[in-house]
Amino acid sequence: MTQRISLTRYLVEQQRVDGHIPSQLRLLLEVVARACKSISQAVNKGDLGGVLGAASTENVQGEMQKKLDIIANEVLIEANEWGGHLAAMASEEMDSIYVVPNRYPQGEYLLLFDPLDGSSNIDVNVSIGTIFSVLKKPEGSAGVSEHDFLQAGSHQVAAGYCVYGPQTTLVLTVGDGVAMFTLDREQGSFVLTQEHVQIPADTKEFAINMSNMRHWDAPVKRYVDECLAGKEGERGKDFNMRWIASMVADVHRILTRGGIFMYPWDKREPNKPGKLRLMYEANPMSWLVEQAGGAATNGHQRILDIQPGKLHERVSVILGSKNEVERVTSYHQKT
Ligand code: AHM
Ligand code: MG
Repeated sequence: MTQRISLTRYLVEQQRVDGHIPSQLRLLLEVVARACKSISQAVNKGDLGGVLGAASTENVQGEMQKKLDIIANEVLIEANEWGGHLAAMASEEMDSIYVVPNRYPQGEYLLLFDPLDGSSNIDVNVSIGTIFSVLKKPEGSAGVSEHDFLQAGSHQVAAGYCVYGPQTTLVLTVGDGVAMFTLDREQGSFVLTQEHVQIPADTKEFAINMSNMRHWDAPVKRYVDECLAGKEGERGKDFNMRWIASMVADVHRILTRGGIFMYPWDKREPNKPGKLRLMYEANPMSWLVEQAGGAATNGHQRILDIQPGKLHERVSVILGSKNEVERVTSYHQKT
């Protein structure tokens, strides 16, 4: 029987053997994984646990919160605040940063997360997930402030997501490729199920919310029109479309079999660069995709190079199979 490698062992080897991560970061990732395990339990119980439905509160982005959004946020904070590895946390569900309380030791890392991505799918039993990004607090800064978080995605030291679907799968990068771990519910541990994940450079599958088509900019419309034209059109091949409306689930499919995902700027809210959030949605997903050989841009530049101006900044997202992302990006450059 081939030996099963647990997440713990994988991380210990990343730390001790390969020297990719310090022990504090290993601890942090283990704690995040533990929190994801408990969010997975809550998601699994659904109505039996009384966790479905709206919470009658709004988050900083003016979106109605679901009960599970709030539960997942609390689970991540409670799990992470006392370990001594973090200085502060930031979340889609909190207006400002959460500084580790004085009663606990302060670490050197900053953790950002979307506690439950794909909120519109919670109540309909479709895959949802947790997305996270880890930064280091800049050296020499006393205390911790929102400004410490405003680092380009290329500074991330770890990033990942956990998708709560037919299986619960944790996907992780610490800058040494992408590894996937499936939750073994009987053992209660994440087990390595795929390493060195690679996204094929070409694809015949695109993901975008087509109902927004009339609001798109010309380059995105051109790309999708060409996909829709299929064999008879410019591309000379038929395309397939998928849209789960959970970025975690769409990105998981792309990491598994390729494809392109787009949530572009559109004319509905012209002053917003996009719908998705840069620091805890686009950055971690872009790094995972790049680590798996794919690409991620906002149509004009590499997402990981964008210097954030504020914590909840939004961004236009085009990511996945390299050749397709480059094509859409080149269409933007021509206009
Ligand atoms: P959320 O973080 O509030 O769940 O919003 C993000 C989600 C993404 O997971 C998904 O790609 C997108 O919003 C779906 O948006 P839409 O419903 O407009 O298609
Ligand atoms: Mg989200």
